[in-house]
Amino acid sequence: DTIAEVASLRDEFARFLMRYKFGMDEIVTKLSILREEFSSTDGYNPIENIACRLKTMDGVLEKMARKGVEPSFEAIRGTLSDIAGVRVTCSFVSDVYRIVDLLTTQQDVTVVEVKDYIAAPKSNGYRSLHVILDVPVFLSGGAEPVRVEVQFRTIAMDFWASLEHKTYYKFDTQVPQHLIDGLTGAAETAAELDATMERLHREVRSYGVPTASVRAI
Ligand code: 0O2
Repeated sequence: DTIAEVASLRDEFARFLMRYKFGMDEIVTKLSILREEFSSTDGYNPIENIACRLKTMDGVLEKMARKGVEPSFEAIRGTLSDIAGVRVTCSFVSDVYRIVDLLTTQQDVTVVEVKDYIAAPKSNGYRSLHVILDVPVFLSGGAEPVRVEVQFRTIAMDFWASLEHKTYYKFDTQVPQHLIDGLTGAAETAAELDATMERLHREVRSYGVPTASVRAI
């Protein structure tokens, strides 16, 4: 009957989403390994934070509706690249590129697309580097590639993006123009801060003094 069908479909959806969780876990593990290795060998950690989130069934269906695509499992797989999302926050822009490189050159990682909104910011000022990749997940039936979106940004970019996101959430659609302009201006200020911090960081490192206070930088 219909109820049994709905229950079975929901279970199938849960199994479908579980693969994305596994893919996300694989990427988080890879990043955590890099982070731990850096901390123990270099005494300097280029990764400030690793966060992840999995889209819910409702979130997936809502995005498919927004894109106007009939939501079969095949269509979802082909249409959505951010069911599994990982966000990596680094202190400095140079660290973003270093970590992107270390992750994307790993043998089992296949890069599908790179969107470098640091090199080419969005018109509202949004900066981040997005990598869409496939990573194999080893299930009882064999290996399956799973798509994961990884967003890399600095602490300053993350600070900006979270306020910008909250602003749009608060106003629903119509955000007052002075707030839009203010946010775009703040994105430029954040980028200037990133550039200054990078320069200072390089200078501090150039002294190369392995005292306890400098080792943590
Ligand atoms: P959430 O809640 O973070 O998942 P898509 O919309 O993914 O089909 P598009 O436009 O090519 O396709 O994707 P894009 O712009 O490369 O990346 C989308 C994600 O990047 C967003 O996901 C945000 O997380 C982030 N992002 C992109 N632009 C902005 C921006 O202007 N401000 C902020 N704060 N975040 C941004 P979701 O699904 O919108 O949200």
